[in-house]
Amino acid sequence: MRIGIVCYPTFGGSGVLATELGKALANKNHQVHFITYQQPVRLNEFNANIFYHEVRVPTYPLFDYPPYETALASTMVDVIANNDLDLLHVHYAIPHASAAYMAKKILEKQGKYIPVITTLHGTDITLVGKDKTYAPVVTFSINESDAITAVSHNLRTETFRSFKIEKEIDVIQNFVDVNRFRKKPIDAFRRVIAPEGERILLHASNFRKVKRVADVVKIFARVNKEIPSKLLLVGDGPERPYAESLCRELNVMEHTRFVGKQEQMEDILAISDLFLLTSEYESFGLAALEAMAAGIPIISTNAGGLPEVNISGNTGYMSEVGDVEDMSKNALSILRDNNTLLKFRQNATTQAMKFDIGTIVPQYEALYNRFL
Ligand code: GMT
Repeated sequence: MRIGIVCYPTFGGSGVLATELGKALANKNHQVHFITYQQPVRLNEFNANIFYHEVRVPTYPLFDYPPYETALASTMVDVIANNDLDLLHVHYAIPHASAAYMAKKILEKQGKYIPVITTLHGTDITLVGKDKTYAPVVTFSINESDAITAVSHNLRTETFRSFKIEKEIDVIQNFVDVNRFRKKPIDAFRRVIAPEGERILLHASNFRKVKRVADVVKIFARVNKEIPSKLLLVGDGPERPYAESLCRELNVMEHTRFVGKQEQMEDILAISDLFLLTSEYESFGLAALEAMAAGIPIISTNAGGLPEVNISGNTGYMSEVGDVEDMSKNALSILRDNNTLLKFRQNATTQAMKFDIGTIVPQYEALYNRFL
């Protein structure tokens, strides 16, 4: 098949998922055309079946807001027509679904039919999408998609609750390549972070408000009082300055490292002992799934689709949003002795296997086949 993939190229979960999907499809001999405004961060290897088309948005003194969506729709038309694509798969509704609708209509006039599949990822529905500034366009363009998928059962429910959706939404959950994340720790790296063999706690996100990164720091401060430990914070975003000042206020800065945006998550995960995900909402929690694939237990909230991923008392624990006390207690209960940690580690890997790339990617292929 010749497939167009449109996504955000940044470190966000939707872009990561879309890029990993494209890579997996290319490995299965499909021809994959990425259409984005920048090289996606996970698109870091050469594959003869992968093509990359950059959306250029010319500036003009008249524009306070350069019309990105128009440039995107025009690029879609160009790529689809010139490469005779079979279908277009857009990730994150805004503005990809509406740009895809525009491209589809233009191509229809030229006698080319292109099915559009829209995958909903989370904040495109739960936060940004339902804002009335965007809602009418989001509702319309989701309904105009030939197929709609959501990355969790929870997100499917939320979408029906928030929008007047006239079609079925298929749930195809996030996936992970378990083999890739099953890596041996690099001892020298672990010694740099935790020279005395301290436990390593990890959080990775884009530091937006929805992630409640302050709760991560508060949990760590409590854990650190009881057991020797270090905190690794991966990623960057608007809440980072606040997280830093909280680390100083709670006297844990010397045990905390902000390592910024990282591409080699496998190496970081391989040296970590516990993953903290304190989000107010997570449609699925791809970062947690990748951690579990690396055999790391999860301390998370029970928000959104997280209960579909993290099994409380088995792969980690879940608490109410903001219940820092409970999350700290649970973290300590896992980290205190090696046998407990090992048991949770094994359970995490077993659970991650359910979402292995080999199980989930064929679900997308089956969906595509419905349109050929
Ligand atoms: O929240 C993020 O880190 C980014 C966001 C996105 O859309 O780029 O991630 C969402 O999509 C991921 C992949 O499907 C999900 O695993 C995340 O749970 C979801 N984030 C939220 O719902 C907040």
